[in-house]
Amino acid sequence: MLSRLLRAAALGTGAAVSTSLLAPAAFAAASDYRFELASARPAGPGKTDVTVRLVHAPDNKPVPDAVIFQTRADMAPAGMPTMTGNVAPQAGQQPGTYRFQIDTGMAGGWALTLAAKVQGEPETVRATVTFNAAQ
Ligand SMILES: [Cu+2]
Repeated sequence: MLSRLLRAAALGTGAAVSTSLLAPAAFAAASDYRFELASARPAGPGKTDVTVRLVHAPDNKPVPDAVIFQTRADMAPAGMPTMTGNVAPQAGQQPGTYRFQIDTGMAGGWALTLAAKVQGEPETVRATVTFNAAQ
């Protein structure tokens, strides 16, 4: 069964298939943690400062020291999923918040997709946060 699913994942379109492959365990992790938008502020021409908060949902507590090892910003919310912007992690965040400067060369709806490792949680936490970029 596993090999059949892996083959399906290899043939399929990535994220959706591999999510179902990991469904039982990944669901527990996904429901325990969530990323939420804390702020999205203009940071000069074509740039937006985005701060997200990682929350442990059962007790609503911020989660510090997560390692965000994958980021992607694109304009999927505005119907332009192939329009991407560079994402640069920034220092100086409060515990449980994570800040990025994103090259948002176009005003409108953007999505920031994150993959993170959380201390004590074997599953990767994945989330997409949407925000609006001004120009
Ligand atoms: Cu665009």
